[in-house]
Amino acid sequence: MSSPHNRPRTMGQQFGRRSWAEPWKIKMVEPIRMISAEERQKALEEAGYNTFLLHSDDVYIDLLTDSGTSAMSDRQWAGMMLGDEAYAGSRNFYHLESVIREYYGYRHVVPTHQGRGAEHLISRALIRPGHYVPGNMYFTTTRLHQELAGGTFVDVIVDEAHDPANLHPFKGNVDLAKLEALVKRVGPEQIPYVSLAGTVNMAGGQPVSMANVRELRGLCDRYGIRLYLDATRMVENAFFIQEREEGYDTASIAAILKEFCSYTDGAWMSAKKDNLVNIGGWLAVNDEDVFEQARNMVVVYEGLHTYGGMAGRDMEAVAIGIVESVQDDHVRSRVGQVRYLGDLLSEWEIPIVAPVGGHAIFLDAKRFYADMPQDHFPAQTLAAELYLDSGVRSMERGIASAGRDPETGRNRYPALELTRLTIPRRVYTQAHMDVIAESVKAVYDKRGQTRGLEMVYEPEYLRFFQARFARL
Ligand code: PLI
Repeated sequence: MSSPHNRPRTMGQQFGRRSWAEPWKIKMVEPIRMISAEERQKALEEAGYNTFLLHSDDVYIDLLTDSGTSAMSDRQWAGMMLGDEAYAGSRNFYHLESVIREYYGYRHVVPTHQGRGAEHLISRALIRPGHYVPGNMYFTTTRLHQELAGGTFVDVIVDEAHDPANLHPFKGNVDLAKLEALVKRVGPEQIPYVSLAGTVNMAGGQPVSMANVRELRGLCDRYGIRLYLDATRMVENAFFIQEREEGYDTASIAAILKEFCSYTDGAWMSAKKDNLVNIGGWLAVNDEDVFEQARNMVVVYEGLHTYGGMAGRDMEAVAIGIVESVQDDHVRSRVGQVRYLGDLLSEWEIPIVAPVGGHAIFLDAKRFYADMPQDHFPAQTLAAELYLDSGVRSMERGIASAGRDPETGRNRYPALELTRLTIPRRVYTQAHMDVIAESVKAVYDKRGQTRGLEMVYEPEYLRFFQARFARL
């Protein structure tokens, strides 16, 4: 197969082209290697056809997740040496707190070991049995913590989000009519908060518009409902607002981020994504009472309220990472690399979620394996095939991830059956993107001969992490 690497794909690229490039150069490298096809087959069987269970030494290009997989900068590594490992009152905590206040704008900060630690705290603080938690599509760990606290998650995202081919520019938006209908049905006192994510991971990294969050704030105010943000990839969301929303093309990413957050009462954060670190998270809130509760609970579940499960050096790396993450040239090259891969695949007419989102390409396994029933795990199958072809590791985001309805115990059948090629930040080059695209093409070309999978082991919680499969 000819490589698309150096071949001009449009007239614009051929003549007078102006490419973007990463705003960094490489100072240290980590060797990777591809094991043989026989070894890949053996490794996949031993992993029960679940890419989460592969050893990373058996992986060539690792697109499992963008979580904790970023390359840190020389400044962040230098910051690691400034770790103040005091049990209480570490100076790195106060640095982190001041940076979160400056860039996200919230008053109070509670550090946690990673995002789900913060999800646990906010869910326990606000949700009571019988509550409903509306949100713009579920995320696995977020919804589980809401359910474990006694809540029922209700999806109020716009319909376009469930259609992988719909080109709506803000497929992460909340459908305000759906939300208002829920408020009227169950009563505002049964809704502790609206759970808003920017971008929406499970929809393909799709953004929420500023207009939508502004209106959402108005609706929440009318009913006295709190609005909390999953800010995990909010910097990428800000990029799409800058690119697509009227009035924001000259605003900086930092300004857009801060305005967006100003419409919300607080946020939980997996610092392992936008914030460019390998571990960390935080909860930030404006309400005094929520802060009181979260600060008290964090000492039970995470660690003292000035470290929350992170080492001092980790908090320093997060603080520096936040500042780096909101630089316009960083975000542009990050999303630009994802888009480069998306353009290659689209050119070969491989079905992906469109528009391409901020952190990943989502292959549409329903269209990829058009004849395969959802019970045969098409997205899991596609992840397995990709690994067998080239050692590229991806992740299922379909029926296995959706899990079972806690009421009925039956499988949920999500409209989206996707395989995610998640791009770590500042880690891979354009040549890696070409290799990935060519492997997807090879798997696509032999899609007619591919058999699906059956689940042979299913753990109780978040089954996709540890489930095992066998070839049908
Ligand atoms: O993995 P954590 O616990 O640091 O964060 C949980 C989490 C919360 N919200 C969102 C939108 C996420 O994407 C998220 C984690 N995502 C992972 C691990 C991923 O691979 O997408």
